Amino acid sequence: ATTDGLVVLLSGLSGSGKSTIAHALSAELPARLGRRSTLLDGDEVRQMLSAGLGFDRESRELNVKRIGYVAGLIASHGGVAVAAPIAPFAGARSYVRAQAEANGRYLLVYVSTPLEVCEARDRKGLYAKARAGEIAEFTGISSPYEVPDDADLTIDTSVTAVDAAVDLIIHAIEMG
Ligand code: GGZ
Repeated sequence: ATTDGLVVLLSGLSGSGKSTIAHALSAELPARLGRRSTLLDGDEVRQMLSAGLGFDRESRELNVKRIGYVAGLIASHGGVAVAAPIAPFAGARSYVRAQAEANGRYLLVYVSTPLEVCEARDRKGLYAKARAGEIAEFTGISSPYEVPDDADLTIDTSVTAVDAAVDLIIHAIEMG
């Protein structure tokens, strides 16, 4: 129903397009489904909710669990949460799923854009720094990304445009 809580988690590498899709989705939801949403974007969350956390496995798991906890709170009051952390670890993602499903629906979107493409984009120059050893534990380079086996949708932004990605997600939400 239009009042059901919903959590959409976009997981994928840095530069995969998660944040772009999340913003576009959030912008489209009022017109397309009559729903507003709360955006929990990776780098914004790290400025406040997860301020001070690093990128070691424990910190990432805690970061993603916090996002899941907040997303669950939003869903528990019938809201829509759209979250876009890398979320590289299956264990922390399953915590997000549990929080979401306890409070509403859950949609996991794996943004599968290949490492080569993310690295070629290198919008923030982070891959170059990671290759040079200036950033430790960089996802895809020196820290793992555990590919989800429970994704509702897999979207590669090197072949699927942002608008089409948003359409796919909205269609999946409508399908229930
Ligand atoms: C991965 C890093 C790292 C390391 C800083 N590894 O592309 P961005 O810049 O804007 O998004 C990335 C963001 C990742 O934070 P998340 O909270 O999404 O990660 S996790 O879910 O794993 O907790 C990247 C930047 O932070 N960044 N150092 N070592 N990304």
